[in-house]
Amino acid sequence: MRIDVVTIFPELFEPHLSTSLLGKAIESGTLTVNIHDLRQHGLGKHRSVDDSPFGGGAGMVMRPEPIFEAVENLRADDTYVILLSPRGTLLRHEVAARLSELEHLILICGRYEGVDERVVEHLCDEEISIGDFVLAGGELGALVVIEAVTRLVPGVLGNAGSLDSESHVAGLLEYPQYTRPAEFREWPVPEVLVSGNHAEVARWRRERSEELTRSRRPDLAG
Ligand code: JCZ
Repeated sequence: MRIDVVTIFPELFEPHLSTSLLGKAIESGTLTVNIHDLRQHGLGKHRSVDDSPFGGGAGMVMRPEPIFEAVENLRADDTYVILLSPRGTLLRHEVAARLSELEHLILICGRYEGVDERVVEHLCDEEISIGDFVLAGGELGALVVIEAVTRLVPGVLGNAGSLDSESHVAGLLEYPQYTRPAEFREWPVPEVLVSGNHAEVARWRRERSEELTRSRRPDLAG
């Protein structure tokens, strides 16, 4: 999979992408992530990428020309163009799984009051939101999309088995996990987990998952 990001804050991406699982997938060639500075396509001496909104109002809007130029230089026939936006498709496991099947993503990160609507209408395939809250720009959303999507791409996760127990995470919350010591400050690990009875452990975990899902996230499929 290849991912291109278009942003006026490229420096926000490097530390995250060079770390851990993502960094290893990028090194191994399974994944290619390129960050592009929108300012390179900015207008005039000051490389301007924004202007005041037609019709008046507070703040600035991202102009279409730099974004069209950046994306048109990067896109091919199999490219899927995504704009991070609070009004987009809510990112859920199913959305991440669908995007993980694609060969080439371009993620456009807006700032200010957002981007000119002609970008949405004539350049983007889909708008994605990472949650019902408002961020200052698309960059953190793009990082969330990159992490959620790429860990589903075969060869990106170091531990291939980790995804199996996750096939149901979209519909069920995870059970509580414990590690050593078996007793910490008078708080023991649940007896069943140290019993060695694998059938009882499996049952306990299933029951805890179902109870947590029922009480906290009854909206999930289960
Ligand atoms: C550009 N403000 C892009 C996305 N889920 C979510 N919340 N907030 C955003 C977002 C906010 C933005 C821009 C300016 C995305």
